[in-house]
Amino acid sequence: MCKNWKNMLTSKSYIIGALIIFIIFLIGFCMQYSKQALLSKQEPTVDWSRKVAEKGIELAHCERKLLLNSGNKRRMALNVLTPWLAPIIWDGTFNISTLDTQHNGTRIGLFVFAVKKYIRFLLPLLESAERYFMVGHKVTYYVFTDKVNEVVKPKMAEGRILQLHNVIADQRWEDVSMRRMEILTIFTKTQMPKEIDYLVCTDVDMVFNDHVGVEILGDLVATIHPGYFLAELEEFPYEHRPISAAYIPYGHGDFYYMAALYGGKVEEIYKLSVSCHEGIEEDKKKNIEAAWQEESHLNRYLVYNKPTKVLSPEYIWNHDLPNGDLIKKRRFLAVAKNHQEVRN
Ligand code: UD2
Repeated sequence: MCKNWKNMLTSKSYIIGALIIFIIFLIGFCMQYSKQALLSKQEPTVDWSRKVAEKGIELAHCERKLLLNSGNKRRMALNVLTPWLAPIIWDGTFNISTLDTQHNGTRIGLFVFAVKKYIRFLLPLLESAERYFMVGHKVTYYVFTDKVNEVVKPKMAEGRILQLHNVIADQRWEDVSMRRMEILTIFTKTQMPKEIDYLVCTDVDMVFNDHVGVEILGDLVATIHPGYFLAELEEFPYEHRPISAAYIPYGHGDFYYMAALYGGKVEEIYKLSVSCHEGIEEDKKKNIEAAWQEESHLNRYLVYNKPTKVLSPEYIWNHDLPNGDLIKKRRFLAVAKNHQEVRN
């Protein structure tokens, strides 16, 4: 008993000893933890404006992603890559200062027709281009008109050139519009390869409304039509009559592209214009015209010669169109016009 009591005492002091060691360890651990917590609070200050900007970009993509996941609509245009992995350019998908550095010295052409009454749209287009189009880069405006003497030259920055070329004034507006392909086949073969690296082709009844820079340059670049960017393939107004050279069978195609803005390396635009011009001529021989003139031929070409870069509807927008809430930047805007009046 006595021995047991003694043993008990010894084991009790062991327990107390162990408890004291444990408490000391616990206090040490807590002190260390709180020190670390304090230290982590003293990390360098976070650049919140950058974080907010990044979050904004994420949100823009999230909105599009949510739409992509909702319902069973195609809505492929909302992505940032095509199925053949060409980038679709949306705000926030490029770093303009890096691209500007890469394109230091790049020569860019802007090709536009301003025939008959459409001359009125030329000055606003060129003035807006001086504000927003390829700012800081070498630009040559190739203007084709039947009214060279009526052209008013805008105030232009250094390194920017205005070239005026005479062109025949076709009677029908459709022929004026299609004539552009023929003129492209000539200029992209002879003159332009010596003067520029990339060519951008636009309609004249448009104005630049926000930055449009070197992010749009690529081997072959096309713009998604803002009226069809959420549409199903079957809804695209492709030329579906097999008799036309612009024929696209049902079930074929990716996007409906707009002829008001496309571009690429000069040699690529040469190939494109030759193919479209030949198609237009073939149709003429059959006494037919594609549903949307050269835009139909352009779409056919791009179905079978995929663009290496696709521009989102930020790059062609029209104030009247639905789903504008998805378009954060409206970089290139269609000017409202009275079709009847300007075409007569
Ligand atoms: C659509 C396309 C356009 C073209 C056309 C063909 C848009 C914004 N654009 O335009 O790219 O495919 O359909 O059907 O939807 N032009 C003149 N003088 C004329 C007529 C035309 O200079 O008398 C030029 C001018 O550069 C004009 C372009 O041809 O911007 C296209 O003609 P449009 O703008 O009248 O054709 P539109 O609005 O139907």
